[in-house]
Amino acid sequence: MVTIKELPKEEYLLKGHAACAGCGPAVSLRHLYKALGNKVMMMVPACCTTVIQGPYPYTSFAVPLQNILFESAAAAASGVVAALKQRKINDVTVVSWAGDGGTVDIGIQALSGAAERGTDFIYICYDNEAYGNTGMQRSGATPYGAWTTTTPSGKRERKKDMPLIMAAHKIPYVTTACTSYPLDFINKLRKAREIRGTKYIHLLTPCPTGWRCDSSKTIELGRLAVLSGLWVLYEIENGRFKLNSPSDKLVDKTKRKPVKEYFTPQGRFRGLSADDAERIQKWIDEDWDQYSRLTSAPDLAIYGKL
Ligand SMILES: Cc1ncc(C[n+]2csc(CCOP(=O)(O)OP(=O)(O)O)c2C)c(N)n1
Ligand code: SF4
Ligand SMILES: [Mg+2]
Repeated sequence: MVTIKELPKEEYLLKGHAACAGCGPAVSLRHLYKALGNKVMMMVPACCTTVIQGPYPYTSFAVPLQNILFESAAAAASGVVAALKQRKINDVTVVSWAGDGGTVDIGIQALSGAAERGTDFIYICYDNEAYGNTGMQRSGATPYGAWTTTTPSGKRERKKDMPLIMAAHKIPYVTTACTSYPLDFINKLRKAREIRGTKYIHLLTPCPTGWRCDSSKTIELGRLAVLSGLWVLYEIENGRFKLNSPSDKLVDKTKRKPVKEYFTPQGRFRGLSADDAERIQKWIDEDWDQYSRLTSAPDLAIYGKL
């Protein structure tokens, strides 16, 4: 496990980029390069990151990066992986870095195809829970009750469980992460780099602009998402489920913070009724019954159940 002291000093996300203050995805991009260095090729579809990187011919990324159509981050990666293989280049990690809209909605077919073919790449869905680049419309990853411009009185549907959809593809590595736990993310990236085949990382990235909170709250909100048990850090490696710290200490319900503490600082949940807040708390507890069962039966490969 890498420690902060061991992280490289080099920066490949350069200063002066165009993200909003306190942008969670930008913080995680910096961590991504700390983990993988510059031997990466990035496939980025239309999303906030295409703004963060800057308009051509300027860029704030010191790595090769291909902007690709909204739905095509995984398809482009398959092509690049095939080209690198043809040229016998094997020290480059291909990474698709796509938003939640570009993953759970429009990009899901290309991603599913790449996973089924076993394309050797890391796919990262950075999830700010809305279509940020176009002004914050709801996506399939927007949580129940959240305000967006297209859900002015709060979304009425639940968040799509994308990591489990990817687990159903029986790929070797599926994991969740959060901007607020950088070492966890970095270690998972380094592990994923060593595994052959398709690796999927679903990264919760707080977004002050869309979540309607102060830009100083980014890291705190990510922590509250995890410590309330709403966002769970886990890995599914070859079908084996494992909780990661600090989620592994939250199986006991009394250790989890009330989810209200996560909602209160965020303007997007301002209209949440007491009933809705209670409903969400109940769903969290039900989901944890499932995590608890998976944790207490470590020999049970979850793919066997799918
Ligand atoms: C086919 C197509 N439809 C719509 C758009 C407009 N568009 C560009 S970025 C974007 C939102 C992306 O949302 P997400 O993937 O969640 O990334 P974020 O902006 O939140 O980082 C949309 C709708 C587009 N570029 N292409
Ligand atoms: S809208 Fe959100 S994700 Fe997009 S650049 Fe701003 S803070 Fe980052
Ligand atoms: Mg988004």
